[in-house]
Amino acid sequence: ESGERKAKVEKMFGFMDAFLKNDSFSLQKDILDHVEYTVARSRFIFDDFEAYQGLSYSVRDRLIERWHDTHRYFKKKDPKRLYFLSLEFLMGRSLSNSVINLGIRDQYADALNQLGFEFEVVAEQEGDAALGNGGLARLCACQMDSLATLDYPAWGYGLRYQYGLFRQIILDGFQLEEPDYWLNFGNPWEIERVHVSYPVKFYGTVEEEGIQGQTIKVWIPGETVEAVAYDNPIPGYGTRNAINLRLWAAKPSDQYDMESYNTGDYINAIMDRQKAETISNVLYPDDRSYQGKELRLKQHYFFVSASLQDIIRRFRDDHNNFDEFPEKVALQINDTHPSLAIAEVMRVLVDEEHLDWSRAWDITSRVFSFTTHTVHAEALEKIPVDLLGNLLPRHLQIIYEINYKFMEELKSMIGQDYDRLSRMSIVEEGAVKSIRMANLSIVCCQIVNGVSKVHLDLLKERVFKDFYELWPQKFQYKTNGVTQRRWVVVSNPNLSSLISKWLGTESWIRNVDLLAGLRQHVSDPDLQREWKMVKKVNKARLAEYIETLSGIKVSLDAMFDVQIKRIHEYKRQLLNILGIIHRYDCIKNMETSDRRKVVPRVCIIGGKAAPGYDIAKKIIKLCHVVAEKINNDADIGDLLKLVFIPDYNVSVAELVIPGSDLSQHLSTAGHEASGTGSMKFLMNGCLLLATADGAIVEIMEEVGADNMFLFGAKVNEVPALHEKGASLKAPLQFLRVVRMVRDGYFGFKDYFKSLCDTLEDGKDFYLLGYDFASYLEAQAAADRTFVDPEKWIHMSILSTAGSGKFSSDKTIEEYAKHTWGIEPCKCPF
Ligand code: 4GP
Repeated sequence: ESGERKAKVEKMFGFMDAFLKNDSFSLQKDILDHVEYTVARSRFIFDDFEAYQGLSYSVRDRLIERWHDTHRYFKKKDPKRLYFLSLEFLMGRSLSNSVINLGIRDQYADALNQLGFEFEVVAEQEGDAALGNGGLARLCACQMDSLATLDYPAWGYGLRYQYGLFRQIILDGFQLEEPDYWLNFGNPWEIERVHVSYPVKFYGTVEEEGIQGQTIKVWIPGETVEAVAYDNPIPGYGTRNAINLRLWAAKPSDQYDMESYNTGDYINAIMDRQKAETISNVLYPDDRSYQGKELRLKQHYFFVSASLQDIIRRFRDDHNNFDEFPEKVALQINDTHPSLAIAEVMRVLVDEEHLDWSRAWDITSRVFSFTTHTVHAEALEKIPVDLLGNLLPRHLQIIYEINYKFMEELKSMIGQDYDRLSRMSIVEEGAVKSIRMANLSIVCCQIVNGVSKVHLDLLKERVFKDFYELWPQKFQYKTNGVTQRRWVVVSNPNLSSLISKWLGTESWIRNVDLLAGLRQHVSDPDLQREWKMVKKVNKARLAEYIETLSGIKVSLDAMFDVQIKRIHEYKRQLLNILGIIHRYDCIKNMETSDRRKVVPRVCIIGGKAAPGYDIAKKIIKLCHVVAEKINNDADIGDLLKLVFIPDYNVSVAELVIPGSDLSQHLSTAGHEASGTGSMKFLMNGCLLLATADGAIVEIMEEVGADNMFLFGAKVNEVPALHEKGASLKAPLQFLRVVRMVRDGYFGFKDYFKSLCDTLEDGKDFYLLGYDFASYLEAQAAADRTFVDPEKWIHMSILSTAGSGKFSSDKTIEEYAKHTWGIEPCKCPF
């Protein structure tokens, strides 16, 4: 750092904590400057979108300043740093979140106002950064917010996909996928770092060379691609710290391949080089299973190699002995996607740094930790050996070597139990010989994390049973959490103010334990009245959105009942729809006098199906045909409405969650690793109707089972139910509603046949038939409670009050202490 320059700057401008000022005049001036000089529109004539751009650039300036100060401070203190490696980050929008975390939202709103714009309208101009599929990716975004807020010296690393998760278009009730070219209109939140770039190599051969009497392996790559960094500052709340999310984009390498140019085919040579960019082009939209695609594997390695070069370069700035690496670096592997990093660190240490194998392995196994986000074996990646050997020949050798040593060690511990040895091997023999990335991660990492208590049990008892028996101490869980900054303060400002008013402080935004203080006011009629009012306003906002979207007018007196998440058979949106059909059928068959007792409902479903997931797409279509029938049945009126919200994403969730009364989490017990949607609803005071699965079990412990509507088979009952198979008989109501679909009551008889087939006796793997009766009972209990508004509000307040444990701040503190071994490093103001 140039002390001289610092002194000069301070002499010129005076000593300042913050270089940029946040008074109204400065903010307006900055916005106009950016409109004029960055966006290149006239400062006298610009529209909402251009105002959004100018505003965002001015916010970004403030982020950059904090980012610089934070990183200078980290450099000075040289703490152990966490590097969070994830192929997916679902950040959503940045503007509102940033100004709130910077503590200058109101100042900006004033400044804009004086320029003739409204903050909310301008903020709506922003698109979502959707560089991820679902729960896993959104969790990373929440965790980045917590890492910054809690002042941890952390970096996120990921890929800068040009196409994020597809946009869902609904045409005649069918899902179509439209590419999300999200960078079309620029992205003011990122900073391109042309000078931070690294070559990433692929293909080629491995040769042996003798150096000082030793034989070493040398990888002679066949292709080089350049990785260029794009930095996305992540501001903490109530702190000056801003950390970095560094995303890599692929560019053609500068290293000319003279031969191809010399062939005279200049145009084709350039076209070939340009293909390099495709590596980081597209996010894979399937969160169910790993397909052995070369491009996917290239993405993984591209990201891993660039990130590690950057991390090692930073380590080397201040250290020259790799024995210190584990004291300065913690590498978190988010699911198995980045697990090639293990082989890459070994390659660097052994082949480039010439450490002997056991020293390299000791270092490597002390830096990594791994979190798995699934209970589904098919989601654990297996890379075909042929593919890996061709793309990364040296890495395959290294993985074989790791496995060989592991197998030898294992044999000495468990003897010649070949079944177990083959189950635990990193290499899977069989029709397609493959590398099991989860096994590689478990073998290497000292800590393997699950994402809820139930998830850990399932890992121990089922998914990784053999490993658990071998190394019980490795297995831990950290219950997932969500950030209250985005999910309450940003998305539900009215509730946020109300909570602060009743707690007499805004400190809960950083110290979420304080939320429990709401309990002491739960019976206060004033709080209850204000709470109800907030919900009403949020419902009105949601109702307006629904009307604009679908033309359907919904009554604010109805219960807003919501299920929003990726469409999966195990998440059982189908159970919800069958329940709605049942409700409809009952109302139709009721005496008019009884109809008065029916609690009016607006059922809202939203979510994307993976493009190749046929059954999930049929569920979406079923939802539409059922909605068509119900919503157009004048006889039913406001008693029941069904709305499918298209293109569910983070911003839609921010609108829908605060306006919900009831939210549904219906996974068949033992299938949801954690679930984080439920936590967002809980914080917003929505009541949960749920199975005792994933983190719901812990939510029950916090808010009490009598403040929720629980149903369905328990995790430990499910295996026995599966064994019973065809002998399990579904109740009559269930058979009736399935028959209605099968017989074409809603049309599309042939199309829904395969969907109905999944519900036949013996085939109903997700136990919809078995759980149906108890599901209806839970729904009936929700109805009974809803007609007692005081009770409902009471439960709602207790839900928010009990949600503190499910803040990502808690999760991150656990990880910091028990997995990563990092300490806060707070940049002084
Ligand atoms: C999800 C899990 O399905 C969900 O239960 C969990 O809450 C979330 O990760 C975060 O841990 N998994 C995925 C995935 O999104 O792609 O495997």
